[in-house]
Amino acid sequence: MIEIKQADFLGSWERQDGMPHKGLPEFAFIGRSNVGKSSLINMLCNRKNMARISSNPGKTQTLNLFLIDKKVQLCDLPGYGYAKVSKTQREKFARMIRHYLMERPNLMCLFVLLDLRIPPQAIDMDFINNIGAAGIPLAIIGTKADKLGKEALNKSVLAIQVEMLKSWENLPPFMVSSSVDKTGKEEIWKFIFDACKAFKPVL
Ligand SMILES: Nc1nc2c(ncn2[C@@H]2O[C@H](COP(=O)(O)OP(=O)(O)OP(=O)(O)O)[C@@H](O)[C@H]2O)c(=O)[nH]1
Ligand SMILES: [Mg+2]
Repeated sequence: MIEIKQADFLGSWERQDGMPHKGLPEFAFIGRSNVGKSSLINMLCNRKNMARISSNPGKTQTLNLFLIDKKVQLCDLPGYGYAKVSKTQREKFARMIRHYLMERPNLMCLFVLLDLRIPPQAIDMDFINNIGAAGIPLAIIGTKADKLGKEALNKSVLAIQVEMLKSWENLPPFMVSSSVDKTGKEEIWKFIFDACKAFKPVL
């Protein structure tokens, strides 16, 4: 059993440049607004509201950094594709995220979250394909598994994989999570700690 003893909020940034990395590996969480990024970070860290969550999409608006047991950093990113934020604001988020993803020296893997209740969306597939093309390591996490029965869950996972196989020869790692019943906690931490083994400290 992997148990997290300490999780500290390090702060919020609008640009990658100023963010500390302390020579530690980092994992980031992205996906459409409201998919459950901040909730997943809280679930992984046994915290209720360390990463601020909201039922209104568009809650997370900055790059939020968390330090876990002094050895791994997690980054909560703003969601993409939220229609109600202004075009200027959306472009600002897109720039912030792109810059972070392209320049972050200690980023080990980007978790792209997909809501399992919703069929694969073009905006997610486009995003995933762009990330793949940019050579950024990624893994998919299907969220809100508690909302689906076993059969619906399998169907949903399959639908995502079928969609991805249209453009991917080998599928990236795929995990399923629920922040309500803690599905996926052990598997995601195991993935993170395994990936950390390949980390080469950055200056
Ligand atoms: N049933 C269920 N609800 C969830 C789960 N994860 C998140 N939610 C709910 O979904 C809503 C959005 O959660 P957030 O964690 O704020 O989502 P986010 O992706 O960080 O959203 P933004 O910061 O706005 O981009 C909240 O009402 C959560 O309670 C889950 O695993 N199961
Ligand atoms: Mg959020």
